[in-house]
Amino acid sequence: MPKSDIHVLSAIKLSPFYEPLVREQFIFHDRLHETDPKAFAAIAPQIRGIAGSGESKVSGELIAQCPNLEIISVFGVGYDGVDVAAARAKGVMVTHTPNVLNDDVADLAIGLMLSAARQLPQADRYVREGRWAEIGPMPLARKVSGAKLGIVGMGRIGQAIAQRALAFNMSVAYTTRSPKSVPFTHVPNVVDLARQSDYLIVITPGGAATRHLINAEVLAALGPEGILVNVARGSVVDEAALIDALERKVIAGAGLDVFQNEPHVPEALRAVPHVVLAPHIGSATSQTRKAMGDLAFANLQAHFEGRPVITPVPECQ
Ligand code: 8YV
Repeated sequence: MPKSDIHVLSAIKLSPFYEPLVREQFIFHDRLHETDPKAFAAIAPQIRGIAGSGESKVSGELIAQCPNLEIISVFGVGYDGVDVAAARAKGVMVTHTPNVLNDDVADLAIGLMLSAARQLPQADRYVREGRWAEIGPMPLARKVSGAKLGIVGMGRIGQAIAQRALAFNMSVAYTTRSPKSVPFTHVPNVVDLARQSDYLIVITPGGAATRHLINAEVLAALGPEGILVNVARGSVVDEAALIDALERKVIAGAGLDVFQNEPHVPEALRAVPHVVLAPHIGSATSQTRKAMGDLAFANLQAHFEGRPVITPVPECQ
């Protein structure tokens, strides 16, 4: 297709599976609002699309600066960084990339649960550092198969996690605001869910509604044999409370893919031995990132060709 004369701004450094597609099709302004606000002010009235990711911020202020903005296409399922209310108020469509990343994020959640429980990174270091031969066997870990799993959030990814947990003979319970039609036990209160769980996996959207949902009380309820896994957003967990709970062994351990102030992870958290850390890699396989890039671009293309977008966020449906 010939390159169009439509101007698109990126809100963040885009994925190599998304950026080249946008660059080839549109007149692309790479984070111009950040790199050269003066030049951006001059071009802003021409911006009709914003391309972002799960981590990018698209504020009401930025939306207001682009009076002819029509669409914000997020490369990611989470869009808590986008001021959707401001977008809707201006008739701006917001799209994201659901479904294509369900398997990867669910795989990683199970991987972090197994890693934290069976101490896989610690085991690897134990062998590499020669401690096996020097000291003898490693301290014993915790069993996953047959244990009780609590899932905070039961959307598409939560269901993919639950499905995998069944193969480990785990019993699955979950919390959401209202029960879903899934064959798992609904527990209305997150503290009660934590109390009855050996493993608590967090996979709920970020944003104001879930900020610090996992707090000191929830961690105390999870208890000294419990393990927390977060593959949602850093904002869902009160990080200071988590560090305190890990340091004082209020919980047994954690597996974390997301953090409050990414890519910065507090030194205190990095110093805790019984925690497994990952740099926000939930969807980070080349197959899935390609599918996300194709879908994020297809949403832009559909919109500018006058067709309905493929995957609008729920608020824009
Ligand atoms: C990021 C994510 O979008 O889908 C989400 O919500 O957080 C991730 O998939 C991805 O890291 C791209 O930046």
